[in-house]
Amino acid sequence: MTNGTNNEHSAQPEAGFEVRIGDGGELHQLATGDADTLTTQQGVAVADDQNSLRLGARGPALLEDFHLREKLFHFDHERIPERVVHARGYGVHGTFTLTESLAEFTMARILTEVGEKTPMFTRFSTVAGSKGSFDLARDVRGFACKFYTKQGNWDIVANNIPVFFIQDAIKFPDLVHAAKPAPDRNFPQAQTAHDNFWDFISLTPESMHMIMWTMSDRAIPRSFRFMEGFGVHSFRLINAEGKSTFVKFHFKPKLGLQSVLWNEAVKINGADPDFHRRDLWDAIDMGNPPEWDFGVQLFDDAFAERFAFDVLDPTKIIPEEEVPVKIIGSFVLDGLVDNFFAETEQVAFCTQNVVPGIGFSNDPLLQGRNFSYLDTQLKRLGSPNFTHIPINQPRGCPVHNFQQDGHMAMRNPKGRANYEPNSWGGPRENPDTGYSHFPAEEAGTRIQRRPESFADHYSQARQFFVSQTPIEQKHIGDALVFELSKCQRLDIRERMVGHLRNIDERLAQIVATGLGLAGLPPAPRPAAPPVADLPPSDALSIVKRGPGSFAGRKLGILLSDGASTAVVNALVAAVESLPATCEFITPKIGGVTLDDGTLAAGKQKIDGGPSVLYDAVALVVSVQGASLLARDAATRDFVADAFGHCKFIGFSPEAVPLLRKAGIEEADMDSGMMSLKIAADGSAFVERCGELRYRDRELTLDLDAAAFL
Ligand code: HDD
Repeated sequence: MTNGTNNEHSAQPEAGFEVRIGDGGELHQLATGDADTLTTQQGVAVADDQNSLRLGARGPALLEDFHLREKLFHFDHERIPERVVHARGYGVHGTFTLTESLAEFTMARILTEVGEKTPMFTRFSTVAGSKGSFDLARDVRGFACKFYTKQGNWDIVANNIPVFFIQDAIKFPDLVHAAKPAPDRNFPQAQTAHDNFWDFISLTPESMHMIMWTMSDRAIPRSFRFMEGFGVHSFRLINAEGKSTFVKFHFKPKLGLQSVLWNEAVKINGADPDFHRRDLWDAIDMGNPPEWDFGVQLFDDAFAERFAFDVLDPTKIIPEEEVPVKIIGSFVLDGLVDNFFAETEQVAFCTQNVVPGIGFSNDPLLQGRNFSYLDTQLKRLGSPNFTHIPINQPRGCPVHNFQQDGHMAMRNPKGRANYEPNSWGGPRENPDTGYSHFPAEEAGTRIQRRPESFADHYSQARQFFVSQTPIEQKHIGDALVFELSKCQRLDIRERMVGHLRNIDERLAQIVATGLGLAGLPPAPRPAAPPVADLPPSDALSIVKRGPGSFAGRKLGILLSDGASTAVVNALVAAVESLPATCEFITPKIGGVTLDDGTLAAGKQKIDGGPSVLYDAVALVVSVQGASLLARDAATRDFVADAFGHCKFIGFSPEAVPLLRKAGIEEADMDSGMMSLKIAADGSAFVERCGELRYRDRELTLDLDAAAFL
């Protein structure tokens, strides 16, 4: 047994207790007690964990029961503060691989050493909801990535939207206060459909571009696996010669982009509030880990000068058509956490975590973020030593400095010196390998003023809107009508519609009609003349970047006794070959007996597995099964919702009574309008499910004809 104080490093210990202590977090074996014996935190084996110590079986409990005391003591203190925003999140491990070197632009080794694999940790999150809220809120999604590089930790604390509501960090507390539950009544939770949010937004014109994104389908993603990530800000890459190039970071899902409909989101939250995290867990657990391409937009000062907008303005994008996204690597997220609290809850991202060769621009939002993240970790994790927590420890490099003490210090300097310079030795600064900030020339007077170049708040909002397909434009209109209809104050609704007039007069009219406004309110005078009509950018549309197939998605197969084994087997084989997944939904969880006598066990009972949980559904039933199910309300909802949500519905001829009961007309059954007869081969149906699900229904929709009422 090694003695923990003599720093003798044991070989790999047998099964037992391993604790990381010492300066480099080396593994020291402190005890080899058997892993099956329950102990106290002090390592004392517990004889009885069922009964506290009492005087006689019915007497008073005794204070000397240190096990009782310790267990309740720890339980009483096991909660830490949730994040002040992005409280609800889900983290997984992964690996980044560089495929094209950026050595011309940066000395950051993670971006120059082709083939190098860098471990990483990503936490997806919503913004407004508390830790226990639901996944499918209409909200921005956090996409924070920590890269454990050989030169230290690099964090890209990204979102699934490339712009932000505000231009200056000083407004962040106001934005968050307005979005979260009102201070007097503490509701509504995890939503922006309320007066405070829209009051703040309608008084903050700079947020209009972001509002187009959050009212679009981007804010109700089908899955973390089908959404993009954006670093938002302009950062700097600095090469070995000290030359700086601006950069924006992009994560592009290999599965393509997909969202849900708002009506689906509402129902999914009821059926499974953990929909997104379960989807990610299952995908990785089943061996289908999601992957993203890692891209950069690179541009120089000359471009920044001629670009119609300010590259320091976080409410503006640089359209991909102006500066293409160059794919230089990819990452796969394939590692489930061992413990949610230890890893996902305790991970600490900071935008100021950069490595040599990566630097900051003067984006005022980034500058404020660089202060806030470190600050908030102290509050959340209770100590300046949060980097000693394994999930936050650098992995690819040593850590040596004279920072000492503080709560829960696990890594402390050894020897006599705890200062530098000193005569005793120890780590020294290294101008050659150390981080040097880009020596940008800056000048100016100390003022509090927004730059003129930030003043156009409508042109890119309009560009986003006109870049959407008609169905996506309709969804934006629907979302605005839904959200503003939840505002009690008429002046807030009118003020917001006034802004919409500066974005798109048709949209404003549609929303005014949807709200029942008597007329169109006046449009506020823009702070700057809008830039001439910006061209649509296909990169901004989800539908134009949809998945190319059904891969990565889920088919719900509703079964009854006597269902065709051949059709079921064909569907399962077709789905698994993509790969995608399928679940059997049965009247009883015990399952059904198929026509060849085999048992098909249910994954979901019908009312527990509504069709909103699936990307497409198949109804494989017998004549008798169909007539039984046709009487079941949950089954009728299953079919009606799938049709109403424009999902492909595969059905065997015996299922026609179910379709009729759900209100689907004969014409729809044969027109291929989402409903398709399942041939025994199954693969033709599954292949069609990979097509855009609005294809037959609403893509040709004329926005003006859209009936919101
Ligand atoms: Fe932030 C968390 C992303 C603006 C201050 N932010 C947080 C997380 C993400 C983002 C993904 C969750 C990190 C995690 O999973 O632990 N935030 C953004 C993006 C922004 C942004 C993309 C705009 C471009 N944030 C922003 C501003 C401020 C903050 C302007 C403050 C000035 N953000 C925080 C924070 C949080 C945070 C309060 C709360 C929890 C945390 O940091 O660790 O410091």
